[in-house]
Amino acid sequence: MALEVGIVGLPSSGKSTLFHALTGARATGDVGMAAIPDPRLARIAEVIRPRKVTPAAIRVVEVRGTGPELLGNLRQVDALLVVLDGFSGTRVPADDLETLRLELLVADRDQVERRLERVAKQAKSGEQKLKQEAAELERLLAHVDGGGSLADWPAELPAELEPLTTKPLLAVENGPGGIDLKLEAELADLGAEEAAAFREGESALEEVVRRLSAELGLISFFTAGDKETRAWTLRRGQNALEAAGTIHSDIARGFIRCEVIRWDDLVAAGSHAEAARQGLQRLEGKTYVVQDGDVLNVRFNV
Ligand SMILES: Nc1nc2c(ncn2[C@@H]2O[C@H](COP(=O)(O)OP(=O)(O)O)[C@@H](O)[C@H]2O)c(=O)[nH]1
Ligand SMILES: [Mg+2]
Repeated sequence: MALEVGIVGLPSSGKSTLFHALTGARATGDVGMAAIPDPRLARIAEVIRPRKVTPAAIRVVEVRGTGPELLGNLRQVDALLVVLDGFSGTRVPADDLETLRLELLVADRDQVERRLERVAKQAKSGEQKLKQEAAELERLLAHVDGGGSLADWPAELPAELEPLTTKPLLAVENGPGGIDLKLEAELADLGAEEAAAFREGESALEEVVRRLSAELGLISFFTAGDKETRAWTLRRGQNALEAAGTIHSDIARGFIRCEVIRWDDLVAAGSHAEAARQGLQRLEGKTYVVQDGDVLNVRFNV
C-alpha cells in the first residue's frame, strides 16, 4: 500500500495550493498521487531500457475543514502536513499551529467519547474484556479533559482509536519564511527543467518528501524489469519479505529468495548479467534488511 499523507490547515491557508504543488492535479478531487522525485531511477532506466518507468508515489488527501468529522478522514494516513498562512500578513503561523493541534485533539477526544459510548453499550453483555476497555476509555477521556494529550498517555492506546494527535506532523509555512506555495503550484504545471530554472533550492515536493522521509525513516528500493522499472518506498529496518509484500501480496506469499544489487553497481556494470558476473549480486532470504538504493529481484512461486 502506498504511503499516505493528509493536508490540514485553516481556511485559505493554502491547502489546495499545496495539494496542487505536490500532485500537479487540480484540487477538485481531494485525493491525488505525488510522484517521489529520485534521480537514481532515471539512471537505472538508462541501463535497463524498460518499456515503462514508474516512480514511487505518495497518496495525498486534502480535507477542507477542521471539524472532527472531516479530520476523521485522516485516521489512516501515515503523517499530517499542516499548512500555515505565512503570506497574507494577517496570521501568526505559530498561533495557527497551536489552534490546529487543538482541533486535532478535539477530534481525538470526540473519537474516544464515541468509542466509549459504543463499548459501554456492548459491555452490558457482561464480557470482561469490553468492561476493561470501557473503563480504560473513561480514564483516557478524563485525562484529555484534564488537559492531557493522547501522546502522553502512559499506557498503550486502544488500537481502534487511530488517533490523529500521535501521528508525525510536518508544519509547512506558506510564504517567504517557508515554502512559496503559490509559486510552487504554478511551477507544478511546467516541465521539471523549466521549473527548476525558476527556483533557487528544492521544489515543494522535494522538501516535503525529504522531511517526510526523515520523520518516518523511509528508504527507497528499486525493481528493474524490462517491462517496468520502478521505485518503491519502505521503512528503514524492513526486510526483503516486507519489500516483496509492498510489490504484491502474491510475491510475498510465494517468496523463495531475492537477488540484491546496489543501484550504482548495476549502473556501473551496465546489466544484471554483467553485475552477476562481477559478483556484485547477492542472494538473500526473507529476513534480509533492505538498504536504501537496493535493486531487488524477488524469486517466487505461486
Ligand atoms: N499571495 C499568495 N497567495 C496565496 C499563497 N498561497 C495561497 N494563496 C491564495 O490564497 C487563497 C487560498 O488558497 P487555497 O490553497 O485555496 O487555500 P485552502 O482554503 O487552504 O485550500 C487562494 O486565492 C490562493 O491563490 C501564497 O503563497 N501567496
Ligand atoms: Mg482548499
